[in-house]
Amino acid sequence: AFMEKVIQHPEFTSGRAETTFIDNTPALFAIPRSIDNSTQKMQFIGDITINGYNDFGHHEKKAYSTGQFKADFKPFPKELVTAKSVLDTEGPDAVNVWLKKQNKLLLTDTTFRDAHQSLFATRMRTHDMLDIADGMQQALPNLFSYEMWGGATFDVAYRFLVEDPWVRLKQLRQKMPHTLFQMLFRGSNAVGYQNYPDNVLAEFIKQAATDGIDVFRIFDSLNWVPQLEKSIQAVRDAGKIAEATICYTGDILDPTKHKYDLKYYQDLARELEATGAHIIGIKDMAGLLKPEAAYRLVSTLKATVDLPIHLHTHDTPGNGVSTYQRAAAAGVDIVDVAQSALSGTTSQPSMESLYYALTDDPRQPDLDIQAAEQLNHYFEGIRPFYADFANGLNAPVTENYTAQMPGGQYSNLRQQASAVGLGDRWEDVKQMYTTVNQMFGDIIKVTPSSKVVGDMALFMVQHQLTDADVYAKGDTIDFPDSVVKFFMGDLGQPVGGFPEKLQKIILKGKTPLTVRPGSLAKPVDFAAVKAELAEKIQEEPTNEEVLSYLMYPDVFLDYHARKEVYGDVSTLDTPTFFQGMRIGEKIEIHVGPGKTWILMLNEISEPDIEGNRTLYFTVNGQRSEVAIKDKN
Ligand code: 3PY
Ligand code: ZN
Repeated sequence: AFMEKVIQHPEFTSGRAETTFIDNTPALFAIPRSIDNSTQKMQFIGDITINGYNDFGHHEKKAYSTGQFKADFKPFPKELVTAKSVLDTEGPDAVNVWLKKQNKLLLTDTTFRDAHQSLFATRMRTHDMLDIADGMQQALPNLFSYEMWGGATFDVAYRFLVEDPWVRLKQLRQKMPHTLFQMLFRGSNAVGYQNYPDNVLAEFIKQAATDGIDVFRIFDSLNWVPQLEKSIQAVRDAGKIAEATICYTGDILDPTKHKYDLKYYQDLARELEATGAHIIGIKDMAGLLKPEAAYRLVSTLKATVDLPIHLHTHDTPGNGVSTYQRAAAAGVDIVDVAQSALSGTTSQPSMESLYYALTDDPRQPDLDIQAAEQLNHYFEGIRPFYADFANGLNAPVTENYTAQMPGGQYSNLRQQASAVGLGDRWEDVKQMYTTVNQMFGDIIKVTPSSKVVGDMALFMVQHQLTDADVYAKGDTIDFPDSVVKFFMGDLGQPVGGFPEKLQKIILKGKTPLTVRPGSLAKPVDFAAVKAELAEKIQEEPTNEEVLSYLMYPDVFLDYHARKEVYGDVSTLDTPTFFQGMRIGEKIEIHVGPGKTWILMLNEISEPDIEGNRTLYFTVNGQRSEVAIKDKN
C-alpha cells in the first residue's frame, strides 16, 4: 500500500518528484482520516511550536486576556418574520416583494467574510465563528444576511487554515438557521481567479445552495454582463436569491470623467435587471463612492429599475458611514457593515457607528444596540489572535480615491511588493498602479482584474520601466503571464474595449478572444474527474470535494494530504493553531460531543544530531512524546 501511494502521488506521477520526495511527503505515512488521534495533534502543535506557522516567522506564543464578552443574549424570537423565513416559505420572488415593503434600512454583516479578508488576509478560522454563531444570531435577529462565504475564503481555508470551506458552511448553517447566508461569487471565475466552464459554475452554485447559501452576490471584474448570465440563471434554478452586481469605479461627481458616468451605471442596471436578478448590488470595492455620489447613484438607480438595491463599500478613505447615510436618504434597501472591532479602513464601516449616525432618522436600522455592542466584545477578544496577518493600515487613506485599489488588494499588493524587495517603494508602486490603469484604458479593478493591474505595476517598478519604455521596447519585454492573459481576453472584454496599440505590443502577434471564454470551454465530465480524484486520494470523494479539486487541484490535494497526517486541526484554539504552545501551558481540545483532551506541554529537548527535538506532553494525564525536526 505504501508503494502504491508513492507511485500514485500527483507529485510522483508528474515526474517532478525528487529523491527527497518520500521524506517531504508525510501523507505517504498517513493514518486513515477516521482515526483522529492525539498523537497527530501533538505532531501538528509540536511542529508549529518549533518551526512556526508556515507563512510568517516563528515567535513565542503570546498570552491573550479572555476579554469582556458575556454571552447572555435573549433567545431568537422564532415568530419573527425575516428575509430568511420568507425565502424558505415563499421563495426568492417573495423576498424581493418583502424587501420593497421595508422602510427601515436593512443590514448585511460581513464580519465572517469581507471584514477579515480585508483586514487580516482572510485568516479567520471556523473555530472562532462557531463559538459565537448562536450568540450572533440572537444578538442580531433583524439582519438581512450574513456574508460569510466566497471571495477569497474558499481557497484560503484549504491553503492556510487546513480547513474545508464546505464544512464551515454546513456547520454555520446548522447553528444559524434563521438568517440569510450570502456569498461573493466572482461570476465566471466562481471562487477562483480564472474562467471555469459553464457546467462547473452551475454545479458549484447548486451545491452551495444545497449546503446553505441563500444569496449569491455575483459580479464580473470588468462589469461584462455576458460573464454573469449563466451564474444568475443557475441561482434562479436553485431557488435562491441572485444579486447581480455593479462594480463601482471612477467618480460620477467628476465632470471631467465620462467613461463611468451616471448613465453608464444606469444602462448597466437595466441590463442586469433584464438578466432576471432579484437584487441589484453596488460593489464599491475600493471605497470610491463619496457620500453625494452615493445619493445620486442610488436615487438614479431606484428610479431606473424596479429592484431592491444593496450597497457594499470599503472604508479605506474613511467616509463609509457618510456614504451609507446619504445612500439611506436616497432609498437604498440594504448596506454592508461589519462588527466595530473588525470594521474601518480596508474593511466595511462599523454596524454600531452607522446605527448611531442614523439616530432620529426614520430609516435607522432595527437593531438592539446594547446586544450588538456586547457581541462586539467577542470580536475585540479574537482580533488580536490574527495580528500577525494584519495589513498594517490603522488609519484612513484618502489617496485611495486616486489609486482606486480594492480593500482586499491594498495589503496584499504591499506584501507582494515587500516580497520582491520593493518594500520601501510602496508609494512608487501605488503611483504605477494608477499609471497602469491609464495604460489599460481605465478599467474596472476588482479580483481578478485588479490583480492584473497590480502584477503589471510591480513588474514595471521592479524592472524600472516607464509607460514610454513599454511602448518603445515592448516587443523585447516578457510581460507577466496574467497581463498577457488579460489582453488575450481571458477575463472577458473591458468597457470600451482594449487599447489596441498596447494589446498588439503585449500579445506579440497572437489573436485575442472577443467572445466569452466560457462559451469555448468544454463542459467538464464530472464522473471522469471524480474517478481521477478517487484514485488520487484513495477514497470516494464527495461532490463538494470534486468541485474543490476542479477549482484548485493542487491546493485541494495538498490540503487532503495534510489532513491525513494531522487529522482535523480545526478543533484547535486559534492561538495554538498559529503559534503552538508554551512550556508549562495547558490547553483543551474539544474533539467531539463530550470528548475533550487536556494537553500539557512539559518540556522540549535540545536537538539531537539529526536536528530532532523531543516534545514531552501529557494528554489527559498520560505521558506522551513526539519528535519534531527543528528546521531553524
Ligand atoms: C473578492 O473577489 O474576493 C473580493 O472581495 C473583491 O472585492
Ligand atoms: Zn468588498
